[in-house]
Amino acid sequence: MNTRYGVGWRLVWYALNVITSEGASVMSTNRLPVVAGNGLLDRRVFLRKGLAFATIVGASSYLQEGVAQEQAARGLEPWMTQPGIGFSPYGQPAKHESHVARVFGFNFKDFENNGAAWTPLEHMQGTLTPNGLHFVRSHQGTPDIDPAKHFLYIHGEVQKPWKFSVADLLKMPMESRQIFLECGGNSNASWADDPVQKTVGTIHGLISTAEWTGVPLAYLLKQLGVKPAAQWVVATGADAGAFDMSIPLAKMMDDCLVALYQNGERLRPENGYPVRLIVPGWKAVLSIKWLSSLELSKEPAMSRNETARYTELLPSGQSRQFSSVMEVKSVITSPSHGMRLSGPGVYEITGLAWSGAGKIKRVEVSADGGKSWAPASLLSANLPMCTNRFRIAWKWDGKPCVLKSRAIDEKGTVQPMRDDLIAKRGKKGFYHYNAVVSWEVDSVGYVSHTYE
Ligand SMILES: Nc1nc2c(c(=O)[nH]1)N[C@H]1C(S)=C(S)[C@@H](COP(=O)(O)O)O[C@H]1N2
Ligand SMILES: [Mo]
Repeated sequence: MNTRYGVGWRLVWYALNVITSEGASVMSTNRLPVVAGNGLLDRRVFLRKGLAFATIVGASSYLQEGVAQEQAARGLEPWMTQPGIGFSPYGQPAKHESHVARVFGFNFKDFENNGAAWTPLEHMQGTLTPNGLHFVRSHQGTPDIDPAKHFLYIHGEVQKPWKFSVADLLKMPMESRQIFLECGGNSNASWADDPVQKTVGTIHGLISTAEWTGVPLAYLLKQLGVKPAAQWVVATGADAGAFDMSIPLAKMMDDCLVALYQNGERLRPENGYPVRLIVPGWKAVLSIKWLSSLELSKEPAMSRNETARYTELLPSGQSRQFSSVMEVKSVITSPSHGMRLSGPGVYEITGLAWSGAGKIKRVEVSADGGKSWAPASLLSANLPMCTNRFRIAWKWDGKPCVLKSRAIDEKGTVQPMRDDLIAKRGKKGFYHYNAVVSWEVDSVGYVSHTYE
């Protein structure tokens, strides 16, 4: 596939026209039900019996002479004639997939290894992020923690201040939840006056989703007895900067986890091994990694991270503070910047939608720059505070156009247009950019970032 940046985009080509010319009883694409402007199609036609089967094939793999003849003619590949390699203690991705990698950006100079690694959203499907590709945002690098020497201290406004070893925590009752983490600074390149020409992962990849397993914080705090004066919990990590943030006690009691496992295995070092906090739906800076202390207090700590950082300067000159919930958002991951459509035909548009306020109610897609919109299909497992994947079929006629997606969450909040977000929040807020993302397709099929 001829793509820019070597993005190996797997083109989905529904070869309906080819099949039709063979006389099979299928619709031609000309008669497919169009649900919005510029060729957005009702995806259900592909799932109907008799249509779903082999219509989804690469144009090049349409077999004129039939499967058996073609297979015989090709002969045997080396791997078909000798035993493969043996077993390994910990599996690795296929060597042909080594281009699927996080992108680093060490853009802060104050501390060594203060930086981020973005998840390559353009290479991914489904909703879960493999642990090796989970985004990383660390202010002082990844500490090399010996779990036998790591403790979680819970103190302050509690009846019984307590010290938990990692072994203690591992014996406690646990919960598992699929939760996205999104850095408050995700997508912030989009505040720039001109659209940055980078891949979807490099602009929007400070979001990842994992199934986190750990001890509900409410369980721990109830055992220790919360004193009536407690209103906040100051969480601190064991990394060199003693990274700390204040979280309202009510949120901590509601749904926060002291996480030990990430997608079924123990946390990755970069993501907080051996213990991290998970604060569902709220900006990921609150999900303190390498968690070593929880201090219950009457007031927030007013730490550097919640005053000088992670606040948003508004046009009024005032700043928002404790802006916690990650607002409703979506982005088309394919086709997206750097990819190329190989020619007119039917494609699948797909992407991710999420909201820190709960579930995703609807995702709408536009193929005509926002003039008309059609609802995309969503995964039936629509979990709150978890990414949901959307998909819709689209017949591209080969003309330049702009693709957009817009999510609506269960609270009815609609993802804002860029102009509306800027009118409300200005351009200097740095954090919480959640506006509709637009990708422009040119007449030869190249996809690039646009604000149109
Ligand atoms: N101890 C500690 N916790 C931390 C950080 C950190 O630097 N140190 N970074 C925070 C920020 S800004 C984000 S966005 C998330 C990132 O989590 P991840 O690296 O597991 O994706 O961790 C948060 N927790
Ligand atoms: Mo962050």
